Amino acid sequence: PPTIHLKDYRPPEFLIDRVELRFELDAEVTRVEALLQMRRNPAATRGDGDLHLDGEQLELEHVAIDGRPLPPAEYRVESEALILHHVPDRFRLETRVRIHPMLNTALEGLYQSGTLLCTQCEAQGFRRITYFLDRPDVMACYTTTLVADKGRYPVLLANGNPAGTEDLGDGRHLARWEDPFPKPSYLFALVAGDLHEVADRFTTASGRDVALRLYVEPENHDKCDHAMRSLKKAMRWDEERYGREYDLDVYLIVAVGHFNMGAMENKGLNVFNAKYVLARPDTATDQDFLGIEGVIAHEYFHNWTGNRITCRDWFQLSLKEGFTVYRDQEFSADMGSRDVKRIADVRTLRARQFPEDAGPLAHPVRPESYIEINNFYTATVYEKGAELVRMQVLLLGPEVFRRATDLYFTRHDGAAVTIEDFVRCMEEASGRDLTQFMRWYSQAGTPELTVTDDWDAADGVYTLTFRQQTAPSANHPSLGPLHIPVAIGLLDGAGRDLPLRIAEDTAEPPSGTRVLELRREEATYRFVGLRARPVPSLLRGFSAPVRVRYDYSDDDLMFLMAHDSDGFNRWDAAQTLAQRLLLRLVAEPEAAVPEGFVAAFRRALTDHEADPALRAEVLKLPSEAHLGEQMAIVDVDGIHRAREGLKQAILAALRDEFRAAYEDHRDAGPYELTPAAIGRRALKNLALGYLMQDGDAEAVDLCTAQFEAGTNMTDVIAALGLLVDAGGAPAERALDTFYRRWSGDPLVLDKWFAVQAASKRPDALARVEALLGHEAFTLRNPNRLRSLVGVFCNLNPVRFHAADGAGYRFLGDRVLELDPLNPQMASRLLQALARWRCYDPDRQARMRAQLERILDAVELSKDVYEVASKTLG
Ligand code: B3K
Ligand code: ZN
Repeated sequence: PPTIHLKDYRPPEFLIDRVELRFELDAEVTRVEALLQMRRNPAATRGDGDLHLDGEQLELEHVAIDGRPLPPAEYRVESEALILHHVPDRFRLETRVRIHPMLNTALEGLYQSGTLLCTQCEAQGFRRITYFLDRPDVMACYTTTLVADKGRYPVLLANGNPAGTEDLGDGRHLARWEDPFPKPSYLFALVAGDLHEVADRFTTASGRDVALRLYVEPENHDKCDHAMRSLKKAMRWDEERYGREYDLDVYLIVAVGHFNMGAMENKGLNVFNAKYVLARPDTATDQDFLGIEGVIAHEYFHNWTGNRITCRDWFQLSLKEGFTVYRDQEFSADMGSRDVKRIADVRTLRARQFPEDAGPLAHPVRPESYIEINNFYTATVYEKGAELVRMQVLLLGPEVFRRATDLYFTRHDGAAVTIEDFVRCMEEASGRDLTQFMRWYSQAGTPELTVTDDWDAADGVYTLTFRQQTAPSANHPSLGPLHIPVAIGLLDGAGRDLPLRIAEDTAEPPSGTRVLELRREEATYRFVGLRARPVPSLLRGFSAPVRVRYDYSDDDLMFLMAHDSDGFNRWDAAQTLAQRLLLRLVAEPEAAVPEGFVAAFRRALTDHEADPALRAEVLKLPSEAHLGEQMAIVDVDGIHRAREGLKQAILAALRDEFRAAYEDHRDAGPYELTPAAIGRRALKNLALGYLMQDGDAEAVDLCTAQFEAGTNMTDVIAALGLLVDAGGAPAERALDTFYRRWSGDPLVLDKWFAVQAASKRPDALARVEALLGHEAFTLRNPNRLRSLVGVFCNLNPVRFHAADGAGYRFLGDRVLELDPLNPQMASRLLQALARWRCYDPDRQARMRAQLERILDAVELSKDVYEVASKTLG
C-alpha cells in the first residue's frame, strides 16, 4: 500500500460549495443520492483535467453532470475512486449509489449498531457513503434529507438545524436537516432509529436559546443526567474561558453501543460510544463519571477547535486534537481537583505516550507520513499534542494565551488550517519567536533532561545545570535542542519555597515557582543569596513532556513528598521513591524495605490534613508496565514478584492504619459525586486493596461485604476485582452474582469481562479463552472486545507475557480473526506487541513469530499491515 507524505500536500483541484444528500435508509440496502455544486479551485495547480472522487465499497447506479447522465466513456469506476473525464469548470454533479449498512463490520461509514443506523466518517468514512472529495480542506454547506420506515426509524437526525419533516403516506417518513456552517466531510453524520429523547435547554452568553437533546436506547432513559449536566457545564466554561459560544439551534448527542473509539464531534450531532454517556451510580464508577464529563466536554469543545476551524490535512490532526485535549483537561481540572487531574493525565502520558515514543511506532506530534491515517489517532498526537499547547500557555501566560486564541478564532473561522497558523497566532499575540518551539511538533522521542547541581557555601550560590538530549532513531533524526519550559522551586530546610534569584536578575524574582526556558543543549543557572543548600523541586506541574534525571537521595524524595508546595511534585517524588525501591527489589529480591520508606508511606496514609484523593494517588505503586519501561530488558516475573512483595511488606507494617483508613473513609451518607466523595472512595478502596494483599480471611469477608452491600459501582467493582484476584469460592460466587444481576446491561457486563481479563491468577489466560466462547462475548462489539481481549493484552502484563508465548499466540489469533471484520480494532490490538524488542531473546522470538505470522496472512488491511511492518522494522 502507498505511503502518503506531508511534503506532497497540494490544494484540491476542485471545490464543493454545496452538498445536497438524500438517503433512503434501510439496514440491508441504503440508497444515497448526492448533488454537489462543484467548481475548479483557482488556487490549485492544474492536473490532468479529470475529476477524481474518493469512494469505497459503493455501488454506482447513476452519475450525471448538469442533469445529463454520463455515458460510460466519460467516467471510470475504480475500487477506491470515481474518475470523471473532462469536466467543466463549474457544474452540478449528481450520483446515486447503493451501500449495505448491515454488512459494515468496520464501523466506518454508515453502519448498524443494534437496531440503529449511524455513521462514523472521521477520518475517511464519508467515501463509504458517497463519491466525494473526502479531504478536510474541502469545506461545504450540507443539506440532508433522510427517508425511512416510520416504525423502525421514528427518529431521523443529521447535522445542523432541523428543516422540516413529512409523512410520505407509505409507511415511510422524511426529515430534512440544514447545516449553515461549511464543514469538511469527516464531520458529516446521520442517525436513524427508535431512540428515547432527553431534552434540556441552554441559553448562551449572548442570549441565544439552544435545544439540547440526548438520544439513547429506551432502556437507558434514566442514565442521562450526568451527561446532560456535563454538557451544560462545558458550554458555559467555553464561553467563560475562551469566549466561544455555540452556534446552531440544536445540539444533539446520540449514544450507540458499537463504536470504535470514545466519541465523534460531528457538527451539531455528536455520536458517542454509550460508555461515555450512560451512567447511574449503581452502573458506573467514579472514573466512568469523570470520563463522561471529560469526553462530553472534549467533543463539545471541538465545535470551535476542529469544526469551525478545521485541519488542512490529516498531518495537522494534533491542531484539533492536541488543543482540544488541552481544553478538556483544563475543564476537568476546573470542575474537580486540579492536582488529581494533572497526576492522572501525566500517568496516562507516561504509560501510553512515552512507550509509543520510544518504540517502533514513534512519530512526531505532526507525523510526516502514514499508510493508514486511522493508525495516527495516537497518544502522541492527542496527549503529547496537548502538552505542547500547555507549554505554550506556560510560555505566554494565561492572559496573552487568551488573546492569542481570540486571534486564532477570528482569523481562521471557517477555514482549514495548519499547526503553523496556530503557532503564528501565539507569536503575534505575544511578540515572541516560537521558531525553535516548532521543533516540538516535528521531533519524535521523549527528551531527556539531565540535571546536576553544585552548592557554594562560601558565596551562598546554588548552581543548576541542565543538559537536554533526544535520542535519535532510524526514522527520526535529532533536530537540535528544543525550547523547554522548566518550572522549578527551591526548598529550604523547613520545606518552604525560597526566592529564586538569579545573579543577572534585574527585577524582583518570583518566590514560589520560576519557569526557566532552556533553549540550548546545556544551560546553567546560578541562584544567589541562599543561606543553605536547597532541595530542588524540578519540572513542577510536569511543565514539559520530558524525562528528568537528577540524582535525588531517598531523603530528598521523602522530604519533597512531605513538603513540596507543588502537589504534582509531591506525588512524583513518591512515585520516584517507590520506583527506585521496586527496581532494587527486582535486582535483589532479598533486599530489605527501608524503614524510611515505610515511614513515608505511613505519613502519607495517616496525614489527615491532606486530600484523600491525593493520598490514594501517592500510595498507589507504579504499575508493572511502568516499571518495565525503566528496564533495558523487562523482567516480567521479577517485576510482578517485587511489586506484590512490596505491597505485602507495606501491608505487614501498616495493617492497622489501612484498616483505620478503610473505616474512616466509608461513605457516611448517600452517594455523592463530589471530588471529596470520589477521593474518599479512592482512598477507602486503595486501603481495601492493600488489606486483600495477603488473602487474609477477615479482609475477604470485608471485601465480600462491600461487594454485597455496595450500592455504587465504584465500590462494587473494586471489591469484585480484589475478590477475583484472591480467587477461590468467594470469587466465583461474586462473579456469578454480578453476572446474574447485570447480564442485561452491556456496559456493566463489560466490567465483568474486564475484571477476569485483568486477574492476577495464573489461570487468567485459560479463563479469557473460555470467555471467548461465552454467549455474551462477541468480537464485533468494540467495547466487549476491549474489555476482554484488550484488557488482557494491555493491562495484565505478567499473564500476557507468560514465558511460553501463549499470550502472544492468543493475540495473533485474535488479530487475524478481527482484521477482516474491523481493521481499526485489529490494528489497535496488535500494538500490544510494539515493545517486543524490550524483552528477553526468548520472548522476543515468540512475539516476532506472531508479527511475522500476521504479515504472512494473505489479505491484510492497510491498518494492520502498517503496524505489523513498522513494528518488525
Ligand atoms: N475525532 C474523533 C476521533 C476519530 C477517530 C477516527 N479513527 C474523536 C475525538 O478525538 O474527539
Ligand atoms: Zn478529539
